[in-house]
Amino acid sequence: MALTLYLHPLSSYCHKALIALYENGTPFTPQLVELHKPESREAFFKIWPVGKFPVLTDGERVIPESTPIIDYLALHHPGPATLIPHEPEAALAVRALDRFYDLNVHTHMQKIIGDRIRPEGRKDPHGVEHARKAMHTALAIAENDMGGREWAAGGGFSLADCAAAPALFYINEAIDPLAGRYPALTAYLGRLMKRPSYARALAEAQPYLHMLPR
Ligand SMILES: N[C@@H](CCC(=O)N[C@@H](CS)C(=O)NCC(=O)O)C(=O)O
Repeated sequence: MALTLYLHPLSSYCHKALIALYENGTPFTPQLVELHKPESREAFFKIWPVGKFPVLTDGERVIPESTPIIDYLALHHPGPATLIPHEPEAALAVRALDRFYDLNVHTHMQKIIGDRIRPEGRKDPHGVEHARKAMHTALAIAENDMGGREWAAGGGFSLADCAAAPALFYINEAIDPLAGRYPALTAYLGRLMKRPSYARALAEAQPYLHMLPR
């Protein structure tokens, strides 16, 4: 079946799915979703009424959420890159880190940047302060873990790196530079950005980066 990825090139969670697709050279059709355009929005909400991207479709099958998308690709469209190790303990470590980066880093990054587009009087300074503290707690843990590691889980490039890359990229780009405070994460982000799969997603995001609320 033909794969379609509903996405926006600026979306951090779409980067996560794109990295997985590009790692394996998996053929797919990108379908741009522009939520501010009623036609695009309506067409996308018909496919996934929750309205969050990325969403992958494979024929009639609809797969929302970045991690299940990567799971689905591993199961039904495998390629040379094993993003989820076959060995159960190694897979557990990768999945744990995927959750760690999504829930303890990415979520807070989204909260901080998302608050910037709220209208005056509807902002959430308390929530942003909490997110910033929690994000730095998680970054300190990641910094400690990354010392001596090339990729997040300590083995080959994996789902955990797909999760880490966009979260670290946007924190560094639009919240707090990693350099100085987090040397191991700075070096890790450098490796992620040079990785051809993420370099490609970033090149595609480039024309939209001016839209990032800073
Ligand atoms: N847990 C979801 C999160 C997806 C998500 O938050 N997507 C954002 C873009 S990065 C989105 O769709 N934002 C539009 C909105 O919430 O209206 C995943 O892993 O895919």
